[in-house]
Amino acid sequence: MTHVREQLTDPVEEESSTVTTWVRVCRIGATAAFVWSIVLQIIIGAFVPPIAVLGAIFGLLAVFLAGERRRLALLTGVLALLAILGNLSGTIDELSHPDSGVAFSMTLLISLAVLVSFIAGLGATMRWSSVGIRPLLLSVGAIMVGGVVLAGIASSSVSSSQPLAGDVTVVAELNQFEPMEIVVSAGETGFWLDNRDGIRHTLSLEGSDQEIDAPGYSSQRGVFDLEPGQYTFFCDVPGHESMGIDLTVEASS
Ligand SMILES: [Cu+2]
Repeated sequence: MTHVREQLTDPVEEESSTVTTWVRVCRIGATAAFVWSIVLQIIIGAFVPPIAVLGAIFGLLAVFLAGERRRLALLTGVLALLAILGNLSGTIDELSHPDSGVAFSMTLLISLAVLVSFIAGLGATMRWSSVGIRPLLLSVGAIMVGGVVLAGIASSSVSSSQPLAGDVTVVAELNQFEPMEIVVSAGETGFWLDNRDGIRHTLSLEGSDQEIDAPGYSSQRGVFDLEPGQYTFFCDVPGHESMGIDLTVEASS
């Protein structure tokens, strides 16, 4: 009799422990995403609303999973998905520029943590076998290490340039340009973009393809050929729409 009962209960217990394992992996991923979102903002040195919102959602997800509030966890998971889709352009931009080493590595870590929590969430929902967990964590770990190494190599190969006499200096710090108004004479003018943030910034001239691209913690020089008129400099990194400079180009006498 006992033998039959064991045969009946075993698969059920096995299935519920598989679900528990997936839920645990999901919770670890969500917690990691929450922690990295805070670390990333500390590194950037600024409160970045989209990253903060994403971090808060994953923090909540981790709390709901720990408290076994499945419905709330599911709801938070959907919110997280929406937040990620909303952030996608910024994430892809950051991931396509490994030369901003720290920002790239942090973005990669957050993305992988998010990915793990989603796959694990799916695993728990679809009751996948827990056999897949080890290869999942191993491949994520490998991508993480590979990405950080790549970022280290790419960022160490970035060389900063020095300003030349007569260059206009523009400082990018805490996602702001300084100064916010510049007046120059028409013709070729050298600009020196001093990026003091860990993330990439560009000095892009509106209505033209002239720009200076400065990876995190680097300074880059560029020459702009300017006709008289009113222009705007902006930063073309997604989410940096608040960065702007009014440029007045006067006719040279
Ligand atoms: Cu920027």
